[in-house]
Amino acid sequence: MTGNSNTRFDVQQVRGDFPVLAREIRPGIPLTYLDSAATSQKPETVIQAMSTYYQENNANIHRGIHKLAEEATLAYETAREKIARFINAPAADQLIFTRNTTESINLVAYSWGRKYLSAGDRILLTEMEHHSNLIPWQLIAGELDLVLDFIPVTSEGNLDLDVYHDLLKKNPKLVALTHMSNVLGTINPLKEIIRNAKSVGAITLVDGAQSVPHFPVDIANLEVDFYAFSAHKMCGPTGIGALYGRKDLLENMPPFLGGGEMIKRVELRSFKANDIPHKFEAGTPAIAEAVGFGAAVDYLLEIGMDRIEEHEKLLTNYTLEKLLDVPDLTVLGPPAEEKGGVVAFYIKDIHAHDVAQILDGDGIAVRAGHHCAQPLHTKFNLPATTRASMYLYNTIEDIDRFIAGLQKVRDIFK
Ligand code: C6P
Repeated sequence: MTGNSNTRFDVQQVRGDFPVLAREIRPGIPLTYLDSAATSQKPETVIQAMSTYYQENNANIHRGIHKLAEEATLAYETAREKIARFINAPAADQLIFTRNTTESINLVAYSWGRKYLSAGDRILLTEMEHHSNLIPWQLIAGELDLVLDFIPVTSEGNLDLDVYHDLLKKNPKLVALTHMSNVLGTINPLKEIIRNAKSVGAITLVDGAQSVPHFPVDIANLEVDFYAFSAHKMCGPTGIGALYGRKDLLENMPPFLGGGEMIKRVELRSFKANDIPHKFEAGTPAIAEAVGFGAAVDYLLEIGMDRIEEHEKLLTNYTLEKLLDVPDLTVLGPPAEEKGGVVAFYIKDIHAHDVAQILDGDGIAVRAGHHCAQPLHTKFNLPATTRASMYLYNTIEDIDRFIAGLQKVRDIFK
């Protein structure tokens, strides 16, 4: 891997870092992996970091005073520091390890929401949310009798910011939205949205599941209150994610789960909660996964997030251009300049699942369905779409195979 300069990186070299990409799906049929929005593949360095941790350092953390326990604790906390730096969080103790983006958002809904929201309060979401940033708020709204409002999505796949300004006049307590849509690929103008939310005193939460893996994210610059993301979409392992939170908010929130590690002192009928971030990390955490998460961040930094962003832009532009040649195919979302490497589409009179199945026959992995954004599909009157999503290891040849696969789909159904 070359350093973090402006020159493009060597994609073939990057591909060599990911063992699974060498696989043949069927004899003579290579893997064309275009499903990284669901989960990314893992480089050897991440797999190795986790394996080495188990082989050489495995122990429980923050408890033991023996050598292995000290090493494991250091590995876990070093990973936290790396990940906090990666998103330019002001301090590592504002970075809580969770299981994934979903759990991060649930943590805010149950801990912050239960303490600070009450009947009649409004929460402002958008129509493009993944279910993970929708159901927790539906649940808490049902429990506390809250009102949910939604920023509409325009037919081009952008948020209708005029309506947003109107909805802000209703004084929502929370504005919660995705940084990048996992269906439309839309990258929302967060800086402006957050500034406006703050002007009416709303707390802001951003779902960063599709952004942190793909372009540089600067928490300090965004001035966001909560930011959630998952390791498994950014070359890291499954089973671990993170929640960044504003310090004063985290310090004043009650624990989400109770148990070991999250306490300072316990009596039979009461306890004193630990300091952040440990207050929110009850029980033995995913230690090896934290180590893998840290290694994933090292890997991405080695290549450079701006170069990854540039590479994906190139692939997205190329894909959108080539898709124009496929008859009866409609792509959802804004034009290439305004979107990330996610391309969801439908072909007239052909079901999304049939498209995905035929592509799979040629070793091309895409996702079909509502992608956990069912209300968005309902809005566009579609039961399902097929989605190709890209990452740093994809090539122009991957896209060419994908386009050829779509032509084959058309031929079969003609
Ligand atoms: N989207 C997709 O195929 P978890 O599962 O908690 O790591 O991430 C949930 C999540 C939250 N927000 C957005 C915008 C997402 O895209 C996802 C995960 C995957 O689109 C799996 S459903």
